[in-house]
Amino acid sequence: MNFSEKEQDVTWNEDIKQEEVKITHEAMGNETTVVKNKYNAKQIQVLEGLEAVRKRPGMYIGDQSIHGLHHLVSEVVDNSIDEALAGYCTHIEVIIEKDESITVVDNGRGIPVDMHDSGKPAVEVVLTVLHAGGKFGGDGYKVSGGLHGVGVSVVNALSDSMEVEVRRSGKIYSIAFQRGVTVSSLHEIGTTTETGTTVHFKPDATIFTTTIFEFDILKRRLRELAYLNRGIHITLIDKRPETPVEEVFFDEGGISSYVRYLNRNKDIINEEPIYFHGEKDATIVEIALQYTTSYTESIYGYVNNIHTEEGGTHLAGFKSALTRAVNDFARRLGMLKDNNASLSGEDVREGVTCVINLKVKEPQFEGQTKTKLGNSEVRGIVDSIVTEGLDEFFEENPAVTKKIIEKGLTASRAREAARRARDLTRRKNALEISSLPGKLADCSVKDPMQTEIYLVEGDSAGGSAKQGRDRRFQAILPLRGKILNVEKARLDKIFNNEEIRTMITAFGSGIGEDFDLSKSRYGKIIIMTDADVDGAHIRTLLLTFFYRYMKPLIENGRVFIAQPPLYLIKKKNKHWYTYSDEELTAKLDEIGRTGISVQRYKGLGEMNPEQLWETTMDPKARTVLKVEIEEAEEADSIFSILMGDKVEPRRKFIEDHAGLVRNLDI
Ligand code: 0RA
Repeated sequence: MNFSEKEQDVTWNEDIKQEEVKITHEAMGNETTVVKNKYNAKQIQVLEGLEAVRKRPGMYIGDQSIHGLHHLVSEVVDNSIDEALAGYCTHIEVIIEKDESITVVDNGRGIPVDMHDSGKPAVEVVLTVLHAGGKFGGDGYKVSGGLHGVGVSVVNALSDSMEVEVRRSGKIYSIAFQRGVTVSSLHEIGTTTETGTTVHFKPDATIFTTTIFEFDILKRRLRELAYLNRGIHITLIDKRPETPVEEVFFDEGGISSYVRYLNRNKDIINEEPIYFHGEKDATIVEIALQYTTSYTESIYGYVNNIHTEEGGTHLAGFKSALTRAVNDFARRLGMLKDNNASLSGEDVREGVTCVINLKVKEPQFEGQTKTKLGNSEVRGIVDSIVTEGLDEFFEENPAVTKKIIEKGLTASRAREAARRARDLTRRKNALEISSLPGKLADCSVKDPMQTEIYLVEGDSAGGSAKQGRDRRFQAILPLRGKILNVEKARLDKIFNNEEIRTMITAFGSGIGEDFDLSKSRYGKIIIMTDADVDGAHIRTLLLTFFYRYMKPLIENGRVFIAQPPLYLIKKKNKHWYTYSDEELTAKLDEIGRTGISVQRYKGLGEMNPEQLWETTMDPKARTVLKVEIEEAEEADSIFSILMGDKVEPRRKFIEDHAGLVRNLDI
């Protein structure tokens, strides 16, 4: 499963405040809005130059972890993509070198080398002055610019060493830096008939928590860029293995191919993705969508190659146009009668996969992670382009159109049934004295930031957990039997599932569109299942449910997986627990193999309440894994593979991941 599971390091009581601080780089005359943790505006000095970048790397590249590290590569590649969008570059090559340095080669115009007013060559200014890149643009506006839009000078500042080679006007030039400081000024090193730029850099190990590159992270990003910028050839080469690994990303289909790729494991309704594009007031819009038989909507928005995870005006424009267009045609075709209520937005989006790709001249990014598009004019632009595109498609493709409307009508009927089921649960709650489920053993503390709920497999382990817990802040909810596979069910069925209803009531935070994290009664949700095939299955079912219907729980790091021990070792009056086979061997090597007994736990039920507390529930002693989503697209596809209708991708996934998912029974 593609969750990155990390040892938890969250202190709920520590209230980390985020606030927006505007820093003005006065000398440059431009303004950057950043999100800063814990500091307030007064404490931030206005720093200029690359020293500022080294002092506060997080402000420029997000963070100093593995994400920030890979962001460096994106930042350099974005500049090459800009050259491609301006019409001058067709090939980009990214090389992970043996020593964990990176080389990015492009065949663009090459960074200008002529003298700048400052007496330095332009290329040196671009690489040593913050935000200088755009100043040399001339024609062809800069559209990518990366999530933090900071330019290559930031990469230079955060690199131990950087060498840049420029091929331009028949000559090859070279310049070198260390930690952003020029150590070898621009000089000619040869002649060439080609043009382009090569940037070679080695990230500074004193800045980043890791300097090891992950092939898959770069691969995902480069594949995405190749789909979003049709026509560009991007090659990724990993020179670290004995035999280098190479992947080429190029697809003439652009975002239509991207949608096909996203749906590769789903059953399709319209074979050919619907595609349309348009441009207004220098905003370029292209959209591809394809309906699947699944019940989930997957809408991916991009603005200037940035994935707008928090949505924004472009998505709003798309959604309203889609809802209107589908309803219009449903009425025109007589599939909705005058006295029928219109289909809702949710109804018409059921099963849709869509990529919305925009190039916006002056994007305003808002929200917690600066991935929400704020430009209000964009809503109308997207709305009119979608309306026009869909009207034309529906007009020309009546058979597919009817299938899409049919899907919306079925979704609408299911939603109506779900509403009745939900009303029923609500009414029931109102009548009961205590609305909390009977089998929930609640905790006494009410402050959700201090509380946690254990979802425990089976009544017997549930019983031990109830006795073993610290009842002040730990609640226990035993889950009997298997959870419904929500990947294969609509809301109405989901609401009628006993185990799921119980969880919804216990958590108190609602479900789907109504989900409200602030109403959650618990700070942590901890899944505690047996370390066997059934346990793994229940865990996957629960995660599927959370991912599809309570996603903010996962996004906010509220879901954890308990780690019960596998072995109990006894020697004289001492005992040890070990959590893996490796750990068992290591312990036995340490304490010797004579006069000992080893018990292998087959399930949680074999532990008495004290043991369960000591090994798995006591916050001072336990390990719990935090469930994190690395990539929405990846998670989405894994859940459809594991839990969806298609058998073949599932069989293949299990074959490919046999070693990793040996515990998974599907
Ligand atoms: C400034 C101005 C121009 C191009 C570039 C920078 C540029 C930067 C990078 C970084 C990697 N590859 C790059 N390719 C180009 C415009 C050049 C012109 O007007 O000729």
